[in-house]
Amino acid sequence: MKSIIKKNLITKMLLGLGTIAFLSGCVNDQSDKTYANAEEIPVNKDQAMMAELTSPPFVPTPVGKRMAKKLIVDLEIQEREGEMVGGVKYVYWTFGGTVPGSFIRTRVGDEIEFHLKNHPDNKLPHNIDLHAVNGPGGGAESSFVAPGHEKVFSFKVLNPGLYVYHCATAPVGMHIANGMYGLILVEPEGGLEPVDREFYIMQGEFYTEGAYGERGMQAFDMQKAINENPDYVVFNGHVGAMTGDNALQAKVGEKIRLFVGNGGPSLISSFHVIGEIFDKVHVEGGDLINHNIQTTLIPAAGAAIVEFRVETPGSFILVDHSMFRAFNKGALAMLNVEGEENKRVFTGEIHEGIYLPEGSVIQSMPSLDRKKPKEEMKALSFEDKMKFGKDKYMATCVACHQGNGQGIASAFPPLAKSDYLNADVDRAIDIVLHGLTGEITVNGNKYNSVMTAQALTDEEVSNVLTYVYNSWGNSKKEVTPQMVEAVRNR
Ligand code: HEC
Ligand SMILES: [Cu+2]
Repeated sequence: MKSIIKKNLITKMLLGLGTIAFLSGCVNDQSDKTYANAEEIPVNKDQAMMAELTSPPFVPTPVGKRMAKKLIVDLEIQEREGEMVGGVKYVYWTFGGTVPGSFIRTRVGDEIEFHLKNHPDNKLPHNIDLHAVNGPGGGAESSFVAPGHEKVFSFKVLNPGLYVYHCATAPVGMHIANGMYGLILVEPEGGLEPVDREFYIMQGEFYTEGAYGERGMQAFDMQKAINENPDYVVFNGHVGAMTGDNALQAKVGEKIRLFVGNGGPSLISSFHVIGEIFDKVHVEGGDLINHNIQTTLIPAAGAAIVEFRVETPGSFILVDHSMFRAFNKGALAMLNVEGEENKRVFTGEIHEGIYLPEGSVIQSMPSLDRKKPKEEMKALSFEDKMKFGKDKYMATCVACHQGNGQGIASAFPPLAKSDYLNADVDRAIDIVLHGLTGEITVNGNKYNSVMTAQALTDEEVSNVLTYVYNSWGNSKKEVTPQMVEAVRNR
């Protein structure tokens, strides 16, 4: 992911320069008129401007005093492999190739023409819900887009503030958990007060089949997600996105502004900078400004604008102050401040990276070694199998195949009255054990998506498939653990 970020950055910086040149040409457009209602702010539709989009931790050029405009946002959804932490691979679903997605910067009254593209190599349909939108689903319904397609919709930004956007395609939690979130800033008329440096940081948690640091490609783990028990809690998509060589940089005396978001999907963040006090916090990203804050709470799918002046040189550590997340799950970033020591403010010794060694290893107590899974209860009667199978279905399959096995059009095939399911039991067992990808036809409709392997025991697979085969008009087969074992061993 690192190289991708750099490449994006260069093109985005070039784009940024173009925007500045363009902007300085239109500053004279400024009108003195003020509007009681943001809906009334006019835009010149012939003077559309391409929005500058940036990858984290960078943000686009401030809007300054420019007038409201028609702003074209061109965002491409990419499902791509990245590295969660050394040796651990993950397939991220992204808005613009990064987690969090590209930063979008607008001002009140802008009319946004949003182009959402779903890259043809992607496997799944997606959409976008922008919390800055006043309209149904935040744009979700209008933007639902299949791989290889583009959707265009438009909205006017009315409320200044810092807003989260995210994918809202079912299962929503899973799309967010795979990285589909980002921030859109709506600056007030005249722009935010200028500062020396601005950065874009977003927390999010990841649920993987393997424990923290377990090497190789890691699949998303639905059960851990439902339990809200993530293996990784990180800033900007992976462990170490802003530490070491990637640390944020500043100079003594500078005013720093952080646009901090929390993608969740579930945890809230106790955002704190070790060794700093926030001079100003735009609480929850809105108008309310609080002063002299140590830790600010950022809800799932919420944001805050945090401002502080750095008075002394050194390494400042950004954390979710739920400390095990910071030191054992990755929620830690660094801001390196260079410059003259300021003895009036701080006289102690300065150690760079004092907290880092702890962040890079997982510490475990010998007594906390993982316990063996409990011997599971066996379903002896057919009724038990149906009961256990239904429980497993509601826990594992329901998010995609839905409560009555009806599926979701063009995303998840139906299991109810499924000709594909009923044609071949061993194939169905194989799908649950090993997952499925590639084009299939179910009841005359084509699907070309991915089902990940489900980590279930033979007993569980036999129960869940027995339940599926004996529900919703299917062929009433009973699947035994022996049948599952045979498929597993072939
Ligand atoms: C994360 C979403 C997801 C989950 C969870 C999931 N599936 Fe699937 N399933 C899919 C997708 C997507 C396909 C189609 C894959 C393709 O296009 O190649 C599929 C295909 C299938 C098929 C073959 C097609 C059909 O409709 O008959 C069966 C059978 C199936 N799943 C059973 C299950 C069972 C049983 C579970 C729970 C143990 C489960 N799936 C959990 C997404 C999921
Ligand atoms: Cu999505």
